[in-house]
Amino acid sequence: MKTKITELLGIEYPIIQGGMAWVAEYHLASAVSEAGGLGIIGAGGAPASFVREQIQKGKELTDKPCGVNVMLMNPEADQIAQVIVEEGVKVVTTGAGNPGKYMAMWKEAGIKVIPVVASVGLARMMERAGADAVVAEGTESGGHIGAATTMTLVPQVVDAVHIPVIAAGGIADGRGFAAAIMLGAEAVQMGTRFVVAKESIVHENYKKKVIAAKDIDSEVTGMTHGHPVRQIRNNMTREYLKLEKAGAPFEELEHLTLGALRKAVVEGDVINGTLMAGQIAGLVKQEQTCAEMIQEIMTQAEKLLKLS
Ligand code: TUI
Repeated sequence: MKTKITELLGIEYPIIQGGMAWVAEYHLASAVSEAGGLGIIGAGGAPASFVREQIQKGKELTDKPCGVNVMLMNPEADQIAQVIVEEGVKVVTTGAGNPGKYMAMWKEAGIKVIPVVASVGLARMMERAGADAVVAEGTESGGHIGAATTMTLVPQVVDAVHIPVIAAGGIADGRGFAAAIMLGAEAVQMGTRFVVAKESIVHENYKKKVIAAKDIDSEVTGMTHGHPVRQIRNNMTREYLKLEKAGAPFEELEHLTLGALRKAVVEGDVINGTLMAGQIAGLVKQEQTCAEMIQEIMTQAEKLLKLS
């Protein structure tokens, strides 16, 4: 399937993997790229040296390029932005902020820059700053989220900018893919489904929680201090929301979450860890290889879109 995004990125299928902190490491990213999509190494909160290692290891597993996601609240974001240039990364996505200050440097290096946005305003600003495309990410997504739904955000961003738009948030199968195309998107970005990929190093306990999750099993923590994070309900979210409701100071809440994503992804602590996942987790039913997922989604979508 050819779209403006497959052309822009030189990939076979218009499916991009979300740059999930801790989850999107080089095994997953290289598997997605190898399967014809675009794999993304997520820098999350990691130091720049770790990101460099991840990029180098990814190159050993596939000849196809992987992108890198810069989580802009990372205290080492400046150094990571530099590492990306030094390592010859071809595509960058960004999250949780405005990547404006890196744009000139990345564009000069010939890097395709695709900011993840949660509003029309930031999408417009990113187009003006020279972005090659944007990911319009709805509130159905896992992790750090904006307020607008995918259904409302994507067509509004499509109307507001001339660059290609990639839809994200609540997409995990061929129906979601086809719907995104109907809204005017040129590709989709998926996170939650790839969490349970066979190539994903996420702890088995975490994967089981995603697979067992139903439609209304996620909660949004951190709304009161401006950093809403969607994750699967567990002891951690219950404690957090109880404290948040009682007006606990930001520092106390932060203490509760510090290292909690690592605890879930690496140690498999599904009780007190942070199980970031989107609302579409209810549709994610089994572990499969990235290639199986992408083939299944494309076959279903092509039938719906009457392309085959
Ligand atoms: O960034 C994401 N998703 C993420 S980042 C992340 S790591 C994290 N962990 C704990 C707390 C906070 C972050 C987990 N998931 N998605 C892209 C995204 N970007 N969603 C929303 C935004 C966003 C929000 C506000 C982008 C820009 C923005 O403001 C722009 C400005 O002008 O500052």
